[in-house]
Amino acid sequence: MHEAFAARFGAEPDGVWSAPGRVNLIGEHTDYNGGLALPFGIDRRTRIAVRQRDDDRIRIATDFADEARSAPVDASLATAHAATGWSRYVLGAAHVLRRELDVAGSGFEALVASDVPVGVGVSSSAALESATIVALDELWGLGLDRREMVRLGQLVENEVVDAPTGTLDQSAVLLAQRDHAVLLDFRAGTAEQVPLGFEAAGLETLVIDSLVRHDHATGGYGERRRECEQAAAIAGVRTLRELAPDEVASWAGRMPAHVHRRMRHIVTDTERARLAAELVRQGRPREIGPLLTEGHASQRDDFENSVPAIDAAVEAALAAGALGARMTGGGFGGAAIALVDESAAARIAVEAADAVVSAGHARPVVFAVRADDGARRDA
Ligand code: GAF
Repeated sequence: MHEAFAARFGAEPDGVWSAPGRVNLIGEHTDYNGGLALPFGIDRRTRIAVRQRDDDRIRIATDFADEARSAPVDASLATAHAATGWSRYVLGAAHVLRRELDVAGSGFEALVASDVPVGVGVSSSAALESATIVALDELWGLGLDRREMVRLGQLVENEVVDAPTGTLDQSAVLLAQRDHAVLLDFRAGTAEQVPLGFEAAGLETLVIDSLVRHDHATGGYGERRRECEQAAAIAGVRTLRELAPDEVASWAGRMPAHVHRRMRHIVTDTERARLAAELVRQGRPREIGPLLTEGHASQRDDFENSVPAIDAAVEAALAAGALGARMTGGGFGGAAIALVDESAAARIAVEAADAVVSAGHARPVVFAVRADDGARRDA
């Protein structure tokens, strides 16, 4: 990226930082409910080359669009909020760091490049805001720890992008380790690295992008979050994490049926994340397949955040021989993941895509991902 940066800004960058996208194996919408999730960082990354400036300007360019954006480093929340595209996340991260940490922070110029697909549900936004935060942490000498970075990244989503999200994505992207998933406990605030062992077991993870795009700022995400809060309030618990799986049935009929279904999804998906992590820890990663597939049924029927094209992708992957499949991420569009035997991956990818087309949907884009390291300095 050094050459592209020099061509754009006329000087070498001070460094290049990157952050991965993520897939979540299991545990969906559990983050803002104090539950568990088991994501990993993927080998698709967003890179940001940055050079500090002597003045107070921020200039942002990407290697895939011609226009560059410019703003003062002390730009207000409203300015960051009004920005569009990739610059919104970079300006947003700079704004949140300066405000929350009360630091001056010099101007800078930044070039962004990425192979994390956008709108697919693999956290392209968390990758960009996290790459920006690790870069500015170093250049501005902030000494932040990863947990603090997670909180600041979430603020960018909540305040700048207006997406009322939890901390799953930032935690995954900032804490990921190659060949590991990370078991996140959002009540305890802990993160445990779990060696995946996929390669040794001959397993591969496919991402099946439905091409149905989602937007958590305007879509059903906020509504689901409110329904979970409603369920917790009626049950008299601080978060749905306080409920054990065998308590859920007793709440049927004591709250609106759809609110009870949301509760059931959250409680059972936390249990599935716990069981999946346990199997992986025991060196039995193949056996998580059925948990993934159950997790999808729970999203489709109880959380009602799936879409027909993703249901079709999950069914098609299973019919083609996947060990398990489910929608990953916040839903209302995005992608499914399928756990497959590496030797069958290419065949399953084609057969599943064909079957989705036969079911009347757009041909999905299918790609394999490996568990990769979290946000870091690359050069
Ligand atoms: C999105 C959100 F950003 C996360 O916080 C999480 O809630 C996820 O949807 C669902 O598990 O990615």
